[in-house]
Amino acid sequence: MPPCAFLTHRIKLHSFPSTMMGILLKGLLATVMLCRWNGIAFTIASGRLGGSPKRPWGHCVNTRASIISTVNPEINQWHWFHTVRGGAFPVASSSSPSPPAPPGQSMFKTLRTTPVEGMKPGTSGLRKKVKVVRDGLYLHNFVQALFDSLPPHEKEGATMVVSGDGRHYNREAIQIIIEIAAANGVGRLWIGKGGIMSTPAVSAVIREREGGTAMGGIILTASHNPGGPEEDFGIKYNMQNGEPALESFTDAVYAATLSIEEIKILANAPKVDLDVLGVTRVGEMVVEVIDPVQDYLGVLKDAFDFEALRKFIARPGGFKLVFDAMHGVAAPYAQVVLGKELGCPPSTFLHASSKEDFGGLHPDPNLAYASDLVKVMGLLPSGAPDPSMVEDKDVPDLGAAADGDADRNMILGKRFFVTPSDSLALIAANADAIPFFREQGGLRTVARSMPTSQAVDQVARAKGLTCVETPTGWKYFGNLMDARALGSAQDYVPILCGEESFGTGSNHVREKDGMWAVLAWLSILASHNPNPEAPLKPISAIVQEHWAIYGRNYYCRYDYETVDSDAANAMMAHLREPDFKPGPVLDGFVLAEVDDFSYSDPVDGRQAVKQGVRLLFEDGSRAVFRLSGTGSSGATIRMYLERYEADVSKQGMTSSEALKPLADFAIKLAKLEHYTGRRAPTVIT
Ligand code: VG1
Ligand code: CO
Repeated sequence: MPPCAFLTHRIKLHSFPSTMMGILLKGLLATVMLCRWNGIAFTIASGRLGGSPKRPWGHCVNTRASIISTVNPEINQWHWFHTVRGGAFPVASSSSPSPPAPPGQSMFKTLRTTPVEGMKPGTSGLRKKVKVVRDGLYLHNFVQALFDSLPPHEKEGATMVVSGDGRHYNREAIQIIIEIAAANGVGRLWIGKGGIMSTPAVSAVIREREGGTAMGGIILTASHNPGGPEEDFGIKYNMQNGEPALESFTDAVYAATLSIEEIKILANAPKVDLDVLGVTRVGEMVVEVIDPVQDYLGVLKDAFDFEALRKFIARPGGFKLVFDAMHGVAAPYAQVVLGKELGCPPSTFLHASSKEDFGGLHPDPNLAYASDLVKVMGLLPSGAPDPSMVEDKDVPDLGAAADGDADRNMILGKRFFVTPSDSLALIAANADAIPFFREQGGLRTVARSMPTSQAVDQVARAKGLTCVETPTGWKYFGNLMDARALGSAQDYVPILCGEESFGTGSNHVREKDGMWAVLAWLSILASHNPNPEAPLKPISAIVQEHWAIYGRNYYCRYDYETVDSDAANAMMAHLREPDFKPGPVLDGFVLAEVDDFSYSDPVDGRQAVKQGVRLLFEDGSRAVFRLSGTGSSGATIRMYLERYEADVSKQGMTSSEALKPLADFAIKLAKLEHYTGRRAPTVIT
């Protein structure tokens, strides 16, 4: 097995019992299905596996690329290839402009290209301004590098998913990817109708559709970053278990972008109508435009009791939900899941149409950017109740918002903000309200990213759950979810995972999942309100009861956006070599330890270092500094603050009151103003 197969491979747990067996059986199954479904003969193209000294993953480059680059060095050569599935080979070539293809043969051309700097994927894929991505061969380079880094069995004749969050340039990018995929021998593409699919839905389609046939998926999203011609575009890859690609793979893609010389692209490809469900043949590849919701809905229906939720929503005692899709890809999912399936009325939906520019919104579901919802829920941007709102009865009982690609969620009660860290802890404490956990014998593990508050740790301690602290980014949870299949003696599932950045989910898919969180909270509300006639016990009461049992972890995050990169790096360097020492320090704080978080994966031992500088105080308070890996320009400094309060009489402050002294002190220690010139954060969440 070539090393890159190892890098990208994860098995779908429900499909096959062991990794090696999984590869063989899946490859065979996919092959047989494709042949049957096309009714055509199957021929395997001859291949050569050999390394290239320039590109560490050169042995993953398929045969055709090798032949073409040596035989046809000129620009824009055209090639014909026989119509065989599972691979193709050039039978003739000539210089551009393109001649017509001989009958029965398709054509691809190679575009000579040069490497472009800066294509290193960050926390969750590559994110750049639309203008950058659409310039010249930028997107082509990245996509070809991605195909070059995949082992042959994960692309040639394989089924892949391609879809995005519908942001500006989504459709054009999909057409380009179709043409490159066809020329790289991909057998079939599944594309969501309209070119859209939410991030958790892509994960579900990879894992579930046709029993988990797809070998991976390209997701076109910059997630919570704004969209539009002047804003961001993004591209990421998910592996065959539906999980975001591991760093080892994205590093290989990055290396390939630095040595790329040519792009293979289908000539004269038909334009696929993304708005009509159905099948289009593109060269030898088949493009199926599919319903983007159906497979994902099936996964949710397995995880939750839809009948009980429907009844709860219609309870005679009253209940009102507002869901803010922020004009992102969550819109069609909310309409189907909450509207059609659970019976929520049209008044439930806010910003409920998908738009290429998110209607000018910054599609990040937090107190600052989901301002319309925050107002409807009777809150100020600080998260405190809005004193000007006197009538409580019109305020909805549950407010939720999703980000651009619908993997994040914000949960609000009536005049009450639930921090994502508290949301995670509450779901853990109430896990038996969710059939997915209950029916598997109860929640086994909780996992949180390092900067996420330790509220969930308190629940884990009390309930005897395994608790894992990972670096930032959902990709670190995948190994825990698939631990047994990867040979670990320890089983971590069912698992609940969360990040302070409004991300929550479980092992029902391999991405965080905004709609899952909404259904989790509906389930919690239903379990706390068994009598349908009684007035509703509100979210605020449920959370306060939780704090009384487990204590409250005051928590907030300061973001300093578009800081000069050198300045941000200098500040981090200072924190890594601080001029202050642990011990009693100013303002009543006693600094116990300063460290730079590193992680050793409990399943495969992989290491992640320099994941954030932590100032750990003697009373358990923390201040964490790290640089964002999802921006498209400049640097964003994130400062995370946390303080634990067990005393119920002191749990009623706002987070900003409770954390202000710690914030001021951490800013002083980091010399943030000195390095960046910033006196105030861009956003506090
Ligand atoms: C941010 C969040 C992180 C999240 C990532 C992707 O990363 O902090 O928790 O996993 O975004 O979320 P960073 O490196 O900017 O801090 V999404 O919904 O934008 O894909
Ligand atoms: Co997102």
